[in-house]
Amino acid sequence: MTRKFLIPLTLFLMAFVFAACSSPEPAPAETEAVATEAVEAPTEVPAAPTGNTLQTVMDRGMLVCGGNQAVPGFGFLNEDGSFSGFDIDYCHALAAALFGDASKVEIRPTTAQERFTALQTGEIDVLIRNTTWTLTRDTELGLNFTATTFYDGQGMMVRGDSGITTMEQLDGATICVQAGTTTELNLADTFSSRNLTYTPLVFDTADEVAGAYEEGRCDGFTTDISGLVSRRTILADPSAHIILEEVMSKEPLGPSVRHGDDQWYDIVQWVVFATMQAEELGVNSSNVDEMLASDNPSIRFLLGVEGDMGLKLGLANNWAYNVIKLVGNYGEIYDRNLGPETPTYIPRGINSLWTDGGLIYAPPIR
Ligand SMILES: N[C@@H](CCC(=O)N[C@@H](CS)C(=O)NCC(=O)O)C(=O)O
Repeated sequence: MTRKFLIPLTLFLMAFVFAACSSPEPAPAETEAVATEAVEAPTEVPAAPTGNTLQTVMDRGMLVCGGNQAVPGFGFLNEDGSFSGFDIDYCHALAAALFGDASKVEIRPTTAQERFTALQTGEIDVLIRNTTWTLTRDTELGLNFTATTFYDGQGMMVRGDSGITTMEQLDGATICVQAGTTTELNLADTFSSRNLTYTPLVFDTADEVAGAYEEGRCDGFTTDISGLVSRRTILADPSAHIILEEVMSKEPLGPSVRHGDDQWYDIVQWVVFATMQAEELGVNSSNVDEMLASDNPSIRFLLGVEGDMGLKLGLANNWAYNVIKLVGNYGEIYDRNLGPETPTYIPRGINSLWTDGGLIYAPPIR
């Protein structure tokens, strides 16, 4: 069969896949005021982008990064129109590796529902937006998750004066949750496995979920713990809310790309690994110039002094030097957005380097 026929056939098959994905999940409990169906897949067949993503991005002279605008510390649209956060810094890190200029990136904010279609259709080159790596997303949605930048889990926020401290006390409660997320499904699993009932109040955006919770329309607000820490900072009185100790799920968050472009996948993946490797080697944005003279082979490979690692990726050999110099290593990116000096402080915990007992581990750059 020629390529000419393969492409329409692929699109035809994708139509079935997406049609199948769009069937709503069975309602776990009586649903009230459902704003949208609990689906992650787009309802229309997206046009498959063609070509080589690296070439497209370089020709455009700008990376288009799918981000978030509503989660302070991860992806947030500031009053001055700029974006900031941990995920946004990874968009900048990728631009630094590609162009030697961290500003050559346009952040395209996406809601939970929109994000996968934006990637599938080629509207964005990469999705870096508190997105959980799951098997279904990796297969049916045609994504490839490149690395985990933040190991998270789902949590539950309640009003401090409610007296609620355990999930069991939420039996019969109304829970605010966002559509198109892993959150909705985990919530159903957690409650049903314990024979607890609840009424979900489902909304399309984080602002709507938080607004309904703040108005007292629900007893609990559930999302990734990072999202709860983040959104609590912009509630009217953050100190009036607590996050329960219990963690409902695993939520490994990280950048994803479209299926079918291995070189682009490698670039996004190794940019993330370079930030982790740099932290492990003690290379940061302040000392990276001195480190160019290091005789440690791992540092020499990382910074492009030896080994042509950049060329192997299709980039310049100083790709990781630029990432570290212009954006920083993993620890610097973490601290800038989530460190003790920020309103969205989240202790490193399992996001510590493996050498400190955490899960942050990069394969060797050599
Ligand atoms: N990690 C989960 C949840 C991600 C998610 O979309 N979280 C919400 C709540 S914090 C969010 O970012 N909302 C922002 C928006 O839609 O504007 C997933 O990948 O499904």
